[in-house]
Amino acid sequence: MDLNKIMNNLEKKHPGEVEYLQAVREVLESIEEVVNENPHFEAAGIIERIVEPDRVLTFKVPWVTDSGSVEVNLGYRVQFNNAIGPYKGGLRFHPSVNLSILKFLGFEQIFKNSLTTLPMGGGKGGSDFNPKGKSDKEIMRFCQAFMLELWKIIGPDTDVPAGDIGVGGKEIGYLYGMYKKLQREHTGVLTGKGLGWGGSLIRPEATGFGTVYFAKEMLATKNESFLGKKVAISGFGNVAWGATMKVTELGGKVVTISGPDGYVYDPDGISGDKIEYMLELRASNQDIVAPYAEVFPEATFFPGKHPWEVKVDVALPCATQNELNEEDAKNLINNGCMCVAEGANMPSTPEAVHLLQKSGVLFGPGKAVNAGGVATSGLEMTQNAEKLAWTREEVDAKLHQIMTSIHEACVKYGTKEDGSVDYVKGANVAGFLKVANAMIDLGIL
Ligand code: NDP
Ligand code: 2IT
Repeated sequence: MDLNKIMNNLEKKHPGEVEYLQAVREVLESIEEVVNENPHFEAAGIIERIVEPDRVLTFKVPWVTDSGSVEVNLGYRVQFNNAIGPYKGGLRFHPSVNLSILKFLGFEQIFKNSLTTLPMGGGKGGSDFNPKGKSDKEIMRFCQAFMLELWKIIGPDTDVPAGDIGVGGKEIGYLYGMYKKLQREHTGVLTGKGLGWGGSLIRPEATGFGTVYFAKEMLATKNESFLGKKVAISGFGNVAWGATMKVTELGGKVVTISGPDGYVYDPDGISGDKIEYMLELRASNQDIVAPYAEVFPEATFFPGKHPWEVKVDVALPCATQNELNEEDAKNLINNGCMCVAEGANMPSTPEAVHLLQKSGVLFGPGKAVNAGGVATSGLEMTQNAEKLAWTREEVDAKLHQIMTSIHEACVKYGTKEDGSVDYVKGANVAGFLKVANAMIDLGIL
């Protein structure tokens, strides 16, 4: 495989799609060896086919504000690859959303979903709609207008969207309501649904819980555990919330959370009521984490800073892409951090990943670490198909088992000669092989 030639071609075809090109390069670099060992992949054009989405739907979303003015946002759904199951992946509502970001997320989703062991292909969608400061009614009208276009191309066996940044239970409700009205069917077409209308227990917690289950396995390779460990978490959304809960339960102390405005350091640990308060903070729709330090005076707010300057044992970036750079990685290393596990999608820059790995820090990439969210979406799909609801314990046990199996897959494909594990390579190779083999079986399509 000629990696440079493939990347040059992609850069020419998709100029300026920085995040997408970054994600593709990272995967291709780590699967290069396995592709070269399997000439039938090259003969079937697997790489050229896997890096391009099957199709992209772009649409406008006109909606009316409470004051009566008309707004127009852009909506997207990237259906990337359905070799092993229906397209599956979240919807992101954030002003930064563009095609490059959704293509990077959809591409990553192919390999992540493959790692879950469940039959799900890769997709992603969203809008540049900014939920910040919007009323409930405005969010509802936006979601309804968005679904008015999206419903035509999704379905429980075709494409199953879910949440991501800016899309939680409330938005899924409005989206699902509109789908149900248009399609006249009550099916598992979206995941992350409310418990009373087809949702699964543990889905809200799943990404954060899964992140910590995976990090626990990583630490165990060094005979370490979360007990007594100091942990830095970024973000204060869905993933950060679930991760904070589980770290605390396992005896660790979460000392930071962050928002676009900066980070909060709480030396007493973010536990109990403070975790509940994270939900309030998020629901306030104000996009800032600073009020935490006003409500809990033992905490300090550091405006405009990343939490990675705090001395911790474990770092769990759970906010957004490229939020942990080379400088941040240096800070973590100098402070003796032993493990970085990505709860968010691609939060570490390539330079940061390189430095962390070179310095012997355990580094778990998002597509393995945060796969618990989509895995539990897969479990929600199964429950919907069975028309049954499993208990909290059943879902949690399956999630735990899936995360352990993903860790095993990373160890199988990522163990180096010196015995250390390259989790980036392990996750990419394991995720890729299953999809590539399916694509071979299914013919050139
Ligand atoms: P939420 O919307 O619940 O929270 C996202 C958090 O990140 C918020 O605190 C948000 O603040 C913050 N954030 C967003 N953009 C930025 C930015 N540019 N700089 C700093 N902070 C920012 O989303 P989730 O918790 O669901 O998602 C977090 C990450 O986890 C994302 O990378 C997502 O793709 C990934 N993920 C999510 C899964 C899920 O099931 N929800 C599954 C797997 C991965 P604000 O919105 O106020 O800007
Ligand atoms: O990035 C992700 O894996 C998600 N946002 C969850 C996707 C899903 O379909 O549950």
